[in-house]
Amino acid sequence: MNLPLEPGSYLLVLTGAGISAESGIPTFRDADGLWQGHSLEEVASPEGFARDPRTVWRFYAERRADLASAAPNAGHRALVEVEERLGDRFLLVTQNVDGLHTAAGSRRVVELHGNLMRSRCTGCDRWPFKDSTVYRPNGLPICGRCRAKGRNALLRPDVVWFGEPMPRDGMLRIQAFVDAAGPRLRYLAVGTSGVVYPAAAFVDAVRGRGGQTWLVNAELPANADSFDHVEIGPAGTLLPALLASPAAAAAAL
Ligand code: BV8
Repeated sequence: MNLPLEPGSYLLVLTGAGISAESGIPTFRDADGLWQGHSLEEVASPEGFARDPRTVWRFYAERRADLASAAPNAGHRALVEVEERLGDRFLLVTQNVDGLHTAAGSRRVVELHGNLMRSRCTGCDRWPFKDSTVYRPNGLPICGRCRAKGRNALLRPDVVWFGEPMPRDGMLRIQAFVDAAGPRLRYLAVGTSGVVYPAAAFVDAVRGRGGQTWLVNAELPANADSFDHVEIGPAGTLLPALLASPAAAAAAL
């Protein structure tokens, strides 16, 4: 199947952990997923961090270490190519914090849940900063600026935990894109179980505006019925065909 992009149509894409699975990054809710052995609240909430920052930092340090050997895959690259074709009529929203879309060359990206390779201070207003440090097991990173002022403030990963709001500028950018697209909006969700909000509700917002919706996923997710078109299989295989340019699609027939 090819996702038809008539002249003037806009494409909004949402990705989840599934698009990075073929890059060797574990997903959250699959059998061997990241949440195995953890409860969401324990490792992805401010309450869990306040209660046991060592466990939370161990969870994120392991993921930072995994990222060192991860590279974008054909699914990421297919999204770069369609962005190059559509320009400002394309917007990629990712729930992933692995930075692989940017590493693949995507530029029109909203990182809805933050970025694993950034940290921020829990005690001062310093701007979140690049930080790929894999803090040693049981290590608790302290903000250097706070320490210099005699305060003992913990650093935390610059990601959005449960109960925390989405990045305001990111949500405004998505809203502006959907408004500009109007009825010419096409929506594609890739590699997401459709259980985390507000991202899981984007498909309903698009349908409410009369937009056509597509899903590419390894299995039927919770919100599969909300999509007009569903393709079950690996994103690394399905996305290049689904998003091929009309010429490439015709040549493949
Ligand atoms: C908020 C941190 C408000 C970063 C994450 C009751 C009903 C509705 C909503 C709620 C509710 N109770 C609470 C809520 C809100 C809550 C929520 O949605 N809870 C859920 C669990 C019910 N949401 C929030 O709290 C959000 N904030 O609402 O704030 C607010 C407003 C104003 C002021 C204050 C507060 C915050 C949500 C973000 C939470 N942070 N993680 C990190 O550690 O990464 S969530 C976590 O799940 C990740 O971010 C991840 O991205 C996200 C979604 O998971 P998926 O990406 O979908 O991954 P998953 O493993 O689940 O699925 C992968 C899929 O890929 C599978 O289907 C698999 O089949 C497929 N797949 C696998 N391999 C492939 C593949 N597909 C294709 N190809 C392959 N090769």
